[in-house]
Amino acid sequence: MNGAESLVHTLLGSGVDVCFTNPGTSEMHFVAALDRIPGMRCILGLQENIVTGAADGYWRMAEKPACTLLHCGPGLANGLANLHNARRARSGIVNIVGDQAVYHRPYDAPLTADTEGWARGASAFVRTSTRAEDVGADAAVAVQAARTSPGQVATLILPSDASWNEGGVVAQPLPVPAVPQADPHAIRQAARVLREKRNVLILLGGLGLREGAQRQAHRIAAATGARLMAEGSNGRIQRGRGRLALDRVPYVVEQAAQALGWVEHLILVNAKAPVGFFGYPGKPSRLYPPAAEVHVLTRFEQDAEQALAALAEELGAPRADIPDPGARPEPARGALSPEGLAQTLAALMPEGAVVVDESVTYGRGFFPLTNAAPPHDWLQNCGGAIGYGPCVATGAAVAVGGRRVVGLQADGSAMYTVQALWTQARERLPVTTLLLSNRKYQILLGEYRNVGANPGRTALDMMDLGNPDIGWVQLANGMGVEAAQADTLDRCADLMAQSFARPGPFLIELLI
Ligand SMILES: Cc1ncc(C[n+]2csc(CCOP(=O)(O)OP(=O)(O)O)c2C)c(N)n1
Repeated sequence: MNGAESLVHTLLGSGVDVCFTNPGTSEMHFVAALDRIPGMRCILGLQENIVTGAADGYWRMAEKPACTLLHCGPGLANGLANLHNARRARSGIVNIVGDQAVYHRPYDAPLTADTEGWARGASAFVRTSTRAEDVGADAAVAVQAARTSPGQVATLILPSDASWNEGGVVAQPLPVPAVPQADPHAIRQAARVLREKRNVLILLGGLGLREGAQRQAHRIAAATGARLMAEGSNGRIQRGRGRLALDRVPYVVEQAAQALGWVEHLILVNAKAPVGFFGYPGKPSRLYPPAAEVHVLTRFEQDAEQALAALAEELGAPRADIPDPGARPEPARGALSPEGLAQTLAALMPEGAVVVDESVTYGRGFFPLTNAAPPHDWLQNCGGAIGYGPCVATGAAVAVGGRRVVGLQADGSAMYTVQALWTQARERLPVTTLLLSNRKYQILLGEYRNVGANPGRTALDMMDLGNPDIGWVQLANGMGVEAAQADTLDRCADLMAQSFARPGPFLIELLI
């Protein structure tokens, strides 16, 4: 058995059976091993950021890691932006990078690079396996690291001779470390704050946004009058009927400061005390009042549902039903608008849909208008590196096998990783992309104002995607994805309904 074969056997034995890949020469023995060993679903991405973003989306919905297979330092570098987003979403990924053979490295051949160095910035675990004998054991440790709560990027670098040399040893799966429970002192402290103080906000993030945790948080809020909110960007929120109608911290600093201005006590549940995306001249970095006291109920890796349940018990909070969000809306009609699109989405999305939100400026108000939709998952970009949407949608669709994925996708961001459409077509994934075609970098117009600059003609030109217009229908068609344009909500609703009723991907270019 060679090293590559021991790697594939170990991954499969450890429950990793999906590989998103863009391979090269140094990965050929891994690829060859896949031919001989059944059980690994291999999915080709045509640029490494597709691969890493898909692995992120897969984790968020499958709750177990996929592996990647990337080619040398430069292949890893191409995938770093979405690895960064995955790290911020606290997604677990077994990130495998083939590299130069150990004995060839001193010759400094063209693709030789500081692969470990590049990996480190986006990974919680980095290891290079230099001997075939070690590859299996190292792979088992990498899977364990990826699955360690709340989920981590674990990069395993594999020189090609460690892959092709004989002597591979399959490693037994290592136990997944238990999710740590909250500190009882933290629970008592939060209970004291909730009993004695006013103007308390409980900020939910990470696993605190799953249905079970929401139910416990609602008990606490109903019993104490504390308010609940989600972080500004969240890896996965369970939403819709039967789940809480949560607001999230607004992106715009002034709006956030207003939304949080009343807070005197902030209790964090798998969340970070909110800060602005950027520093702006004369504006605060923290979005909550400087005098507010911050209390940590659970850190990112701790069990939010257990902690909230224990807190509810400590408070003697009775069970409380999740409020009914009202009737499901009808599809909206007439001219395209953000409100109309959100309403139409709420009206038509199938139960169990996965919404991958990279709507940037257009979708800022989508949350309140989609609370009465059927139960669904809503995924956001936690790392701010744009181009996450098409890739996360692809990986999420692989994870949920058959459930509809809806991409709310701004056009500028989509152009970073448009090749993901090709993977969606090749794998026949049920992804409907609502392509928000405003033909500009709209957000940057606002950011210009925020930093106190006044854009002139050259600056405005840098935010204009309309010269030339991007042909979205042709682009999608060229990669095997059916597509059509919509310039009204009526047409959008028709196309949405059609695409939801059929298997496979579809792109609707909304001329907003
Ligand atoms: C990797 C990366 N490169 C560049 C940026 C800077 N950036 C933020 S938003 C944006 C434009 C977004 O345009 P679009 O996706 O069309 O959304 P809109 O602003 O029009 O709503 C850019 C270039 C970024 N956040 N991440």
